[in-house]
Amino acid sequence: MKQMMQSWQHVFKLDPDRELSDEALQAICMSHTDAIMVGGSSGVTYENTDQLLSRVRQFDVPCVLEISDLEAVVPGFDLYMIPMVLNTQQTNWIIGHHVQAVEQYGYLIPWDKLIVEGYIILNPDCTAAKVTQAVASLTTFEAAAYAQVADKMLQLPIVYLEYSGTFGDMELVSDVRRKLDGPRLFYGGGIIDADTARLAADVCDTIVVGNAIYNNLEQALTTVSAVKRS
Ligand code: 1GP
Repeated sequence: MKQMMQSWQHVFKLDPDRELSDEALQAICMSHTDAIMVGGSSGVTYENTDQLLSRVRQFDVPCVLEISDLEAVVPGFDLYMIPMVLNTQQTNWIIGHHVQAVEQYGYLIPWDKLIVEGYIILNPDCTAAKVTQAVASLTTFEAAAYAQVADKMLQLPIVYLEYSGTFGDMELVSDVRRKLDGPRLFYGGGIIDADTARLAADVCDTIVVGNAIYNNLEQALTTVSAVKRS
């Protein structure tokens, strides 16, 4: 099950707290994206997550939950992505919430469906940076050091460079990738069209497209064919 993400080149991230028409959802789910990730940094509840999962389940596309709130963990997803925010100043986002989750859900946890993401938040203005109190203004050297901790010390399967809301520094992303051996490198932030999708896909393994879905769906859809290789 966990292996499925090793082939992902493109992921659409849907926010349960934002409106999306049935037509838009259908276009997203039938776009040939590799997966739908459900997640957001605020306003995510059990109800809106459950509702979005049911809607996505009408289509034949993997659907994964990126957990940001323990109250919004809904059963039935294909995989559960667990962010471990490496550059946070709050230990809760590295291990505290995770321990709480094990205490709270115990034997209900489907361990074979859990994937830990080594998150490095690089846009100080994004909600995730504020919520987690991330030290987000990192140099390339510092970001690469975090990534190597994720790889060589923690042996995490994913490093996720999160620029949510803004297009990031592709040189930094490229330098980080060169330092990684094990993890798959996810990049998210400011991908709005085919050009930005290609630029990001050139320097990472998996691109994540979020806001563009809600701002300009037509352009967002062009990001899929821009990066999918035969
Ligand atoms: C957000 O990384 C994703 O968690 C995608 O970023 O919303 O800027 O596309 P955008």
